[in-house]
Amino acid sequence: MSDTGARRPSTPIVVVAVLASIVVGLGVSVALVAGIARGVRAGAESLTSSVTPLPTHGPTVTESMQILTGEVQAKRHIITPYGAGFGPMYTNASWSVKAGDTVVLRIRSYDDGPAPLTGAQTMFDRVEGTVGGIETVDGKPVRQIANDQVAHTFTVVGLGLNLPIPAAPTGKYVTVVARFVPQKTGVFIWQCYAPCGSGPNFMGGPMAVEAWMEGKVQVVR
Ligand SMILES: [Cu+2]
Repeated sequence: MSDTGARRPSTPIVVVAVLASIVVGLGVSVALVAGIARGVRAGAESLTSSVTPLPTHGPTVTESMQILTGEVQAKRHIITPYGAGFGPMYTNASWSVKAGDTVVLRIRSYDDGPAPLTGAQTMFDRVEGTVGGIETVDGKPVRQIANDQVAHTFTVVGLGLNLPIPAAPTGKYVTVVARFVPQKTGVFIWQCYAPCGSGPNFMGGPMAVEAWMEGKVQVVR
């Protein structure tokens, strides 16, 4: 009886504290996603508005990336500091191209698990910033991937570039190819914006580690 009486006052405080932290957490996530969304939109707008057509395109260069699941990492004996099964990993996470070159970016993904986009993140289902506004998925040109089929994104906010990567057929891979012509020089962070990681909102684990779900694109003169 006295036990119950002693516990009772603390319960609402705990409940309030938990609720408050959830609300604050949600607020932070919404602000973060909205900021990212604005950044992508701003990037896309500045890309289209500031582009003066190049008289001739530079050479065409190819960059290849792969998204390896824990299973494929183990099969290929890829040792990581995070151990097997840490999560999906982009390889060749950072690369360098020249401004004005036509970059053919080929991303082969072995990940068959979708990480559906919801809320403000759904905008990352659209292809942005590529030649013709398209990417090809196993050779088929598309402008968008259905939210519930998106497994990852390759998003360079600073270049206004967004490529949604669909889930691969189980035991196989899917190949996404897109062309883009970087006009701005600098070092641009790319990031996956599909909630494919672990922890709160699935934005932890590999999502927060460089060379897994984020890296750098350098554009030089
Ligand atoms: Cu991802």
